[in-house]
Amino acid sequence: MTEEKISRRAAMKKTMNAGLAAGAVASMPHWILPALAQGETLVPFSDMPEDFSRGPASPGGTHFMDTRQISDFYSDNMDFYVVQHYGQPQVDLNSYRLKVTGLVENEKEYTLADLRAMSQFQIDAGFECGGNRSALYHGLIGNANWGGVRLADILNDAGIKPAGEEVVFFGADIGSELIRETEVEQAFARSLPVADAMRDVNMLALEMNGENLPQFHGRPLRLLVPGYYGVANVKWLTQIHVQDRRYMGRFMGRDYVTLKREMIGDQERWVENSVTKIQLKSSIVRVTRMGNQHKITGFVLNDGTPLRNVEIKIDNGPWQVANLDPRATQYSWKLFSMDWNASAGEHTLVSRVTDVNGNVQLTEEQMPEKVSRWENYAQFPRTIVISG
Ligand SMILES: Nc1nc2c(c(=O)[nH]1)N[C@H]1C(S)=C(S)[C@@H](COP(=O)(O)O)O[C@H]1N2
Ligand SMILES: [Mo]
Repeated sequence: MTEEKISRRAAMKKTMNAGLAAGAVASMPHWILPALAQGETLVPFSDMPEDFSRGPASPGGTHFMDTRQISDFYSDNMDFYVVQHYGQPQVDLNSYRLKVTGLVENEKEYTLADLRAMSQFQIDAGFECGGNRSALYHGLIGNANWGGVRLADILNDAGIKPAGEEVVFFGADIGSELIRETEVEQAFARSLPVADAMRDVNMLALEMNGENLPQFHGRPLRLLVPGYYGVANVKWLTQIHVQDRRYMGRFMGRDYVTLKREMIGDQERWVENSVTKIQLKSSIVRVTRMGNQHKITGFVLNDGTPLRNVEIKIDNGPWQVANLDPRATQYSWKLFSMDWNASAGEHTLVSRVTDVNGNVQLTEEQMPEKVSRWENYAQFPRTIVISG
C-alpha cells in the first residue's frame, strides 16, 4: 500500500474507534464494537430479538449487519453485508485478466497491474440488497469508501462502436440454471445501457475502505454503480461485453424483477421492472441513552437525488426534522439523528425522508401493490420501551 492509502485507512479506523479506550478496542472483536460514548448505552427495541447479532461475515455465506450497531459512517469490511447467488469464486490473481469484448474498436485484456497503473479515483457509496427487508431490520446494507478505475476510461480505451447499445458485466461465478427444462451453466451477469455505463461515477473497484477488495466483496475487481441496488455491483468481474441489444440473464430478466401495479398514463397496469436505482428510503435503526437523554439514529439510501429533509415522528406527535450527518456525500448512505426527551413507557418511532423533488417516503399502506419481494422502501415504524 502507498503511504497515502495507509494514512487513509488509519484515519478511518480512528473515526471508527472514536470514544473508546484503546484497551477496550483491542480486547473486543471488532464486529461488536459498540462505539458508544462514555456512559452511553444502547436501548433495545421491543420489536427485535436481543440476540439478533450474527457476528462477522464468514466464508461462503450471506451476512447482514445488526443495524442497531450502525454508528460509523464507514462500515467495517467484515461487517458490510454479503450476498451472492453462486458462491464465492477464488480468482487467481496472477492469471487474472479483465476482458473487454464485443462491439468495440479494440478488444482489450487488462492484468491487475494494468488496472492499478491507470488513473484511480475514490468514491463513498452505500447500497443495499434489493431484497433488504424489515424482517432483517434492513441489515443487508453497508457504506464504504471505494477506490479504483473509472469504467468510462476502460470503455473509451476499447472504443464503443456506434452499434453498441448495452454493456454486459460477467462475474467469475457460475451457476446451473434450469431454463425451459434445459440445464445451462450461466455466469452471474448484469448489464447497463451504454449511456448509463458511461456515467463518470461508475467504478471498477479494486479497493474497499483503503484495503484491497476483500474476497467476500468480489476480489480482485467489482463493478460499482453508485445509486443502484447491490445487484448491479457485479463482484469477481472478469468480462465486459458490448452488444447491440438488451441483455436478459436471470438477474436482469427473471430474478430481481419487481412486479407491481401502477398507473401507466391513465391506465392501471401490472408491470415488471428490473431492480436498478435505489428507491428513496429511510429507517430508524438505533436508540442510545446517556443519562436521561435519548438519541435516535437512522439511515437514508436513495439514487443520489439530493434530499430536502428527514423527519421523525414519535407516537402521535408532529413530524420533527432530524439532523443529517455532514459526512454524507451524494451516493453514500446518509445517517441522521435526533435528540429525544423520552418519557417512560412504550413508544412508536418512525422516520420519513423527502427529496428535493418533493417525493416523500410512503407508508406501507400507501405503497403500490407489489407481489415480488424486491425493493422494500416503505416507512418502518419501530417500537421501544423506555424505563423510568
Ligand atoms: N459475481 C456476482 N456479483 C454479485 C452477486 C453475485 O451473486 N455474483 N450478487 C449481487 C447482489 S444480489 C448483491 S446484493 C451484491 C452484494 O454485494 P456485497 O456482498 O459486496 O455486499 O452483490 C451483487 N454482485
Ligand atoms: Mo442482492
